[in-house]
Amino acid sequence: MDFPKITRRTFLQASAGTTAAAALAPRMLHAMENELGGKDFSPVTAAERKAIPVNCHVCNIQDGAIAYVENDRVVKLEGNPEHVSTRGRLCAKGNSGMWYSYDPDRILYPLKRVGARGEGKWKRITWEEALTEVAAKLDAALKEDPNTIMLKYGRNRTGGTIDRFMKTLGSATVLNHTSVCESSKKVGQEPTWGPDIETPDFANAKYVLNFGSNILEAAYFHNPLSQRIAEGRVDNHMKIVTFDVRLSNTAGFSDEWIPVFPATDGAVALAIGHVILREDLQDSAFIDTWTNVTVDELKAHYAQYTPEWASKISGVPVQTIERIAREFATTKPATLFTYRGPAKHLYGSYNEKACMMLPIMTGNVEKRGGYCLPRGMGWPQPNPQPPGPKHDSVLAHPPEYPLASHKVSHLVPFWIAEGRQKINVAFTYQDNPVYTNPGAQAVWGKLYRDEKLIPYFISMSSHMGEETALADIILPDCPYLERWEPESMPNSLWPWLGIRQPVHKSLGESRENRVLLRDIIWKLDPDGSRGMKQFWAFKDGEDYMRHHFDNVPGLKEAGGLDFLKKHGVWPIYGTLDPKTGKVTDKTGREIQAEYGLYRKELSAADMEGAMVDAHGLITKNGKAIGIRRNGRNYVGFPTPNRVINVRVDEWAEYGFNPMPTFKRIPWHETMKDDEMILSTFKLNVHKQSRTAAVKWLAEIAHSNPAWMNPETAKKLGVKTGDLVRVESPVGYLVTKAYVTEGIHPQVISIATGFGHWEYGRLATLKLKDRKGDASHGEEDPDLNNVWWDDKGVHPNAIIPAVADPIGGSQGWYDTVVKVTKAGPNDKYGDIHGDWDKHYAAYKETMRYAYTGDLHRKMHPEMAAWAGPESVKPKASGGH
Ligand SMILES: Nc1nc2c(c(=O)[nH]1)N[C@H]1C(S)=C(S)[C@@H](COP(=O)(O)OP(=O)(O)OC[C@H]3O[C@@H](n4cnc5c(=O)[nH]c(N)nc54)[C@H](O)[C@@H]3O)O[C@H]1N2
Ligand SMILES: Nc1nc2c(c(=O)[nH]1)N[C@H]1C(S)=C(S)[C@@H](COP(=O)(O)OP(=O)(O)OC[C@H]3O[C@@H](n4cnc5c(=O)[nH]c(N)nc54)[C@H](O)[C@@H]3O)O[C@H]1N2
Ligand code: SF4
Ligand SMILES: [Mo]
Repeated sequence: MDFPKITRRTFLQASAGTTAAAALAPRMLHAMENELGGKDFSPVTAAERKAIPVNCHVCNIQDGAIAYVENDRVVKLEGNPEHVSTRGRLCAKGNSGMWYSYDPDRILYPLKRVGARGEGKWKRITWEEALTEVAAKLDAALKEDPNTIMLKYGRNRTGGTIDRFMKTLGSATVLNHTSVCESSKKVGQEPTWGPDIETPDFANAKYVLNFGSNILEAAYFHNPLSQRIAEGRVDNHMKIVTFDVRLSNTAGFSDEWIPVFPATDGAVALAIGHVILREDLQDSAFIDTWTNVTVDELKAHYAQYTPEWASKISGVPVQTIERIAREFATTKPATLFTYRGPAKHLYGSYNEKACMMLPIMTGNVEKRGGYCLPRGMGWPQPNPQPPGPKHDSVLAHPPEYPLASHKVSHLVPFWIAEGRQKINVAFTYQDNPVYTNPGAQAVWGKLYRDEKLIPYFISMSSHMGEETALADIILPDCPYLERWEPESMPNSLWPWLGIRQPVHKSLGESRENRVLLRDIIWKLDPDGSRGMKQFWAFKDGEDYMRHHFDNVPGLKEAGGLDFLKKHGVWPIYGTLDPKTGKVTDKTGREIQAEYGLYRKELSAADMEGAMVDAHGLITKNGKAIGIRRNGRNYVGFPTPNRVINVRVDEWAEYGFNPMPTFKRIPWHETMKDDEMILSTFKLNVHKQSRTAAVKWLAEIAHSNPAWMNPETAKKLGVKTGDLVRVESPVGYLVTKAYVTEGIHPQVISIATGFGHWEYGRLATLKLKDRKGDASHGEEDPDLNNVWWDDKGVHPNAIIPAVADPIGGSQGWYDTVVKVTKAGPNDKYGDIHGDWDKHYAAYKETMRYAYTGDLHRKMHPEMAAWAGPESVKPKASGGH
């Protein structure tokens, strides 16, 4: 792929902002369908196309979409103009979503492996045969121990069905993908203010600090937030400062790009806080009223984090830190956004916490243009509900990581290999760790190939991803345009409920997941005597949705599920004005969000029978319901003590610093001159492992040369297009160089999403490899038109497992590598990853867990810490 050439650009400044902003101005984006209020017509017959609203699921932002259908075929996808967050627009990936349905290599029938695991030989079987076999395996496993049944999911938007399935079986061995995603961001935030994410009010902000989020290309809420950030930039003359190791399109769109040294955002954020407090620019009333520390305590604590200290670590000049601190504290309203840049490191939770302190200490929380709490909506689960499992699972809640409330699933292969827990049956659902996790093929690939460790492996996938290729049996799920799912995402300042509904008949014999899981349970408990069937008493996906939506107050009166089937989203806040791109009320004025959620006052009825303690905490029937401040009763923040916990006492229980702090990555401190940090990033038109087979997107971007700075390239004697060898402690790869000033000189960065060895013919570029077993979709003549022969090189095999001892996150951006010009025996695409070396890296990272020997070394300030009496696993969530 060709990246745009950057001509003259000084290293510390980015000036592309103004033009980029103009190109993005929402008022210039007119979709014809929006002008017509969501209608569309066939250009051939002029007949109106069927317009069916859904929520997009190409990525996890769940934008509101409309599928335009002719003769049961989706001909176009556009944004739903009634959707308050999406406002009638989808990104390129969302526009291409029908290629999940029409991928010619999609799996359409249940398949059983013949031949060795991973050999690629399959036999088509009937659903009856498939369900009978799966039920028999589950039955045997249940007799031994329900926890020997493992289910690992990636993107799970079933709205509770997967949990219901595992609870019905009585197994706690449920794993997710959150530790390779953003878990340390979540764990950095949750104990501090309650939720696991913020909603920045970009449209109304005057100043934005962006730490490591690629809002315009990836990031959570990428489509809704890019619209708002363009509005703030153009209409509100907001200033944006982006910290990133590389010049992402978001950094290019910003007023300033600060190329920070990897993993040091926390130090910069602490130093910005130091200047704010030193110069008395903080919001003292907010700190004293709404947090669990005083201004004096904060000042005393921050005194150590000088700009000089942070500058040495991060490479950001002292004057820059001081100037940004003053600008941020004195420009109101201001907001901050982070995503995976600061979080995906050994001490990612500390980084996130240090960043979120800036809007807190300046009182920008829950204000118009500020840093707001997320707004979401829930739905009830069908009754009766299965009880939870009897015993916890050591794989789901490892005792070494008691604070990692979103699990540490990327370490599980090592734990299974060590015999921590026996597995009889493993399910995979929308998850591809064999490609997406550290070690990739060399770690999860090795585990899933091992029939002793994983005796029976079931994939519930629609596509032949790298993990599904290793399965014993495939139960084909429906892609998102063929299934029912409840939805809600806090992706703008207005809460909403939405659905996915089938927009065309499902192809082949694929079955949507909730029906597929029901059928497994019905097979296991045909007459209900095992007590399982009662939890799965629904006719089909639509019937299941009625249980969720027909009794939600407000929605019920509007028509419940029938309203959602027609509109795709509820509530509808106003009408999209296609000229401005904004949602307006009946008078034509833009709708306004509600702010100050924590300041909502409790009613007299709420206070009846309530008690108030010495700290002002208001409890009723043993539950905290609010906080009394200055004689008034507020709901406060959704934390147990209803205020913002700048000091997180629970962290101290395990020997971590409860106050905002920073820890350097020890192996970064000892880097040699010829070593660099390997970083990765996401590209705007691709989504993780799952879009490489989407032909429109693959044509736009199909390979991923390694970004490196001209200074670095010169030292190595390398120019764009030359082969380089990138060697880490666990393996090496050979790829092409892309030389650009838009990257920190000590960083080499490789995009993810390329270099597949499975996922069908287009992703692997094995175009003639059609398996003639009639188990796939209809042939696509465009496969004869593929003009590129470079599929890219996937970096994950050479990235070792790292786990944040607090948040459990994989340290994707921490790997020290040696980069050299490729030698005569190196070939493009060579990849070597080694289990033994990955295993050694896993052992090393566990030494940082609170139970490990390096933990105390990293926390000398906690010298007096005696350690908890016993290891206490905590409850967990997922996403
Ligand atoms: N197009 C597209 N959109 C997506 C996705 C996708 O695959 N493709 N995936 C979705 C998902 S699941 C997620 S979790 C989000 C992720 O959204 P983001 O977190 O916004 O995206 P990433 O590319 O993971 O990382 C963001 C940036 O962090 C930078 N970075 C790396 N190390 C550091 C560091 O130490 N400090 C700083 N400041 N920056 C650093 C990278 O160069 C990158 O530009 O995106 C979602 N949206
Ligand atoms: N180096 C590096 N690696 C990364 C990241 C990084 O920044 N750097 N980012 C990470 C992030 S943020 C995340 S969230 C993870 C994501 O990691 P995963 O959740 O493992 O990956 P996905 O690519 O989202 O999809 C997984 C699988 O879902 C299946 N699938 C696709 N559509 C459907 C469907 O409709 N139904 C069913 N049942 N299955 C389907 C496909 O087989 C696909 O392979 O990757 C991580 N990997
Ligand atoms: S950002 Fe794009 S792919 Fe993701 S939900 Fe929105 S439209 Fe779909
Ligand atoms: Mo993610």
